[in-house]
Amino acid sequence: MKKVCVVIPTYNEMGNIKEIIAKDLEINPDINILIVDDNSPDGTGKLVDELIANKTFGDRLFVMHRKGKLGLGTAYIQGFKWAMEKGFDIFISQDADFSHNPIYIKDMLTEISNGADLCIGSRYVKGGGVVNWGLGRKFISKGGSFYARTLLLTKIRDLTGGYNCYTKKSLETINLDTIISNGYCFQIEMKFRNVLAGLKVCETPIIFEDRRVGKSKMSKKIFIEAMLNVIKMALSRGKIKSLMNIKK
Ligand SMILES: Nc1nc2c(ncn2[C@@H]2O[C@H](COP(=O)(O)OP(=O)(O)OP(=O)(O)O)[C@@H](O)[C@H]2O)c(=O)[nH]1
Ligand SMILES: [Mg+2]
Repeated sequence: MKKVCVVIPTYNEMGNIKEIIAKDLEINPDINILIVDDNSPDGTGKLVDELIANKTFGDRLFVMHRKGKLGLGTAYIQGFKWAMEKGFDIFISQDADFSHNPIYIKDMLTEISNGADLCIGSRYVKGGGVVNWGLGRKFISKGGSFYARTLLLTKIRDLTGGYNCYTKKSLETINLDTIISNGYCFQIEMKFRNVLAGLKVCETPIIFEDRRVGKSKMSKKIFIEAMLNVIKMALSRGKIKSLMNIKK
């Protein structure tokens, strides 16, 4: 059986972390979970250490501690690399704040068994959607996906979403060591690279819920940075292709 690792980056997720791990494993008992914590001041990392020491979730839970808040993109890259070294076959990116419902893992894994290299948990295909978001946030997300799709010339509906499932082949081909974006654009670049490399990308519908507890980190600066980065990416297709391990 293929070994699945769900990578969850955390920064101040004390109110969510134990519950999301429990829910993930209750619904998907065969998966493993890696928490990548950036020295959360609220003690999220310490709580995960305790859960591991007490074997609260048996041997299915792992943690990586980083010195400080180094960003979501690098957290995923380090987490994925760790999981690849440990011999996992399938890698899922998931937020800790219950926006990414664990019930969808099954659907993503089915798409991977059917031959996809990357399965996107998508808010913007039939059956998908967003609940509890204000009009402004909806506009930013959907508009952002549309903007990126147009500039990058791809058919992917949800380029900005963070709930995605990758095969080892996908992560090896796109070459994690050469990813340029951190922040909001990281998810877009990961998907764009799969498309450029000619890998099989599909989308499965998810209903995305706004974070249950904790503070949002979205800001105007992050948004503008992302818009500019998409232009940069669109102009560097050739360079990005040359950085990947594409098999001829
Ligand atoms: N390790 C690490 N995790 C982070 C960092 N920034 C955010 N996260 C985590 O990444 C996930 C997604 O971040 P969110 O803050 O939920 O981002 P978002 O969904 O775009 O925005 P909100 O839900 O509105 O806050 C959560 O699990 C965060 O705790 C970071 O710098 N380092
Ligand atoms: Mg969130």
